[in-house]
Order: sequence, then structure tokens, then C-alpha cells
Amino acid sequence: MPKPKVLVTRAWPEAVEARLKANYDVTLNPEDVIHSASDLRAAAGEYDAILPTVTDRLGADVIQPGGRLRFIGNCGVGYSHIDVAAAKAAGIVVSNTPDVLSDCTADIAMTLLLMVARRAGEGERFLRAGLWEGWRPGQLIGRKVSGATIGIVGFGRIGQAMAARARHGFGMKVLVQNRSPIAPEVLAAYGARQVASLDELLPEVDFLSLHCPGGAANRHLIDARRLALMRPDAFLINTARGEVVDEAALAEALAAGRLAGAGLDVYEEEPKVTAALMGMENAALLPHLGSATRETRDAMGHRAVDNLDAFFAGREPPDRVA
Ligand code: 8YV
Repeated sequence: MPKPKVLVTRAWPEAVEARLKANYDVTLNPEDVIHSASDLRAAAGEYDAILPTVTDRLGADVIQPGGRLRFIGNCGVGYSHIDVAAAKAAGIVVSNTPDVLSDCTADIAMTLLLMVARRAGEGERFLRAGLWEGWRPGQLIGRKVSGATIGIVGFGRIGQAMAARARHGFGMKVLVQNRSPIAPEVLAAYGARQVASLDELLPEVDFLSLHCPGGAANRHLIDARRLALMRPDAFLINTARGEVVDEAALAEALAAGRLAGAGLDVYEEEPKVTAALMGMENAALLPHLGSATRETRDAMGHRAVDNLDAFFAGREPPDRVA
């Protein structure tokens, strides 16, 4: 039997690529060049499986019935870049890589929260510009994180990892908003309370941290109206997906002093970051670093390959999403 033909769209950790080479007729991408939509469309006709990342838009124009493609093993937990309905219609199975990146993504959310509350980015820019003339009582005064109230939107694995840090690391009061009810014992583990709606949550929090999925359903979940429900001294943290926040409305709220600050790891049109946000001292901006640790990237790659192996062994992929 010929080995399944697999396309890995970006350069992955060495150990994961070695595992793929041993078991598949694999095409790697050592130059790490982003594939165009037409490359991906052609690949769907030529490969049995594609292992994409967030930078590969697999829309209905790419995923078409009648091609060779049978399996998409996304390397990442979020998969709003994949048209799951088109995959289902074409009989293509899709998997993702949950769990293994929850801790690191929550770590980056907490990093952003601390950066923006304690003005860390601003302070570093100030020092590196040679402007620091010594300690002053009123210099770069931020906001106290310990004991403050955090609102967590989306209480899945990453939301809970964030709650653990907030509650057990910083003694924060944790409020939760989630589409479905969270079991009382899960809430109790973080001393958390679930609120009935997002609108009810917003005026209550010092920090709002987003951990819900992206995609059409949550596009601009945080829009101008909802930003206006937040307190002017509150902060927004987004490590979920760029489309969850109306970026233009956010920049306006920050500029007008209707929101104290924002910490962002994801953007509406990555890698584009708007000039308005770039110019804002009260925004901490990171280049989608959520899962960017050696340990987590290795684990994500292996998890994607575990799903691939299961699929071609005729088993149910453990992280099947479609
Ligand atoms: C990944 C992420 O690095 O897993 C996710 O959803 O946002 C990132 O941490 C990225 O998606 C890789 O595909």
C-alpha cells in the first residue's frame, strides 16, 4: 500500500517532521513560505491530508468535493480559518490540537494583562529611549492587579487556565460568561461565579479576558456598544481571535479614554496591525505568541500527527471537530 500523501504547510518542530517522514509520503516546507490560495486549492486535489496552521485559509474555494483530500489536521486549537461546513459537505474529516496549548496561551493572556495594567511596554520603551532620569513617585503609575475583578468570556480549557492563574496566583475575583452553564464544582475550583450574559458582565470587571472561539458566530462580539458598557478604567485582553473584537471601535475607545487599555495577541487582519493601535501607548501588542514555546509547539505538532495516524489507521481521530 502506498503511504498517504501529506502536505505540511509550514515548518514544524524537527522531531514532529521526523515522525511524519518515517510514516508518510510527506511534503514539508523548510523555507516556511506561506502557501497561496491557489497552491492550497491544487494541494486539495493532490494530497490525502493537509496539516495547516492559522495562516492557511481553507475556505469553500479550496475545500471542494471530488478532490483527493480526506483529512485536515489543524495544528492549533482555533480553526476559524477552516470552512468546516465545506469540509463536512466534501466528506473531509477535520481535527485540531486542544489541551496542549492551554497553559501557554493563558500565560500570554496574563502577560498581556500585567503588561497593560503595570505599563510594562510603555516603561520599557521609555527606558530604552534614554528618557529615564531616575525614580519618581508619580512615574508610570499603573493599576493593581492582585485582588481586582476579572471577567472571563468563554470558560473552556484556556478560560479555566486563565481563571486558575487569576484566582490562585493573583487572588482575583473571577466572573465567567459562557454560552452553556458551567458545573458548580468547576466554578468552585476557581471561586468563580457565572453571570447570565455578556452585557451583565461588562460593567462589573476591571479586566475582561476573551477565551471564546473566533469565526462568524463571535465576529465583533466586543463592538462599540459593548465597549461602552465597560468601565472607563477597565482593560481588555484578547488572546482568542482578532475577529472577536471590532478593532476600529477598540482604538476609538482607547483614544477617547473610554477604556484604560488593551492587551492584544491577535488581530482582525494578521499580520496587519492598524496604525491607530500601533500609536497607542495604552495598548500592549504581541505578534500571536499564545502557544509559542518549544514545549507547546512540539506537543501541538505531535497531537496533530496523533490525529493523522488515527485517521489513516481507520480509527476515530481523538480531536475530531468535523
Ligand atoms: C497557534 C492559536 O499557534 O491554537 C491556536 O488556536 O491561536 C495559536 O496559538 C496557531 O493557531 C497555529 O495554527
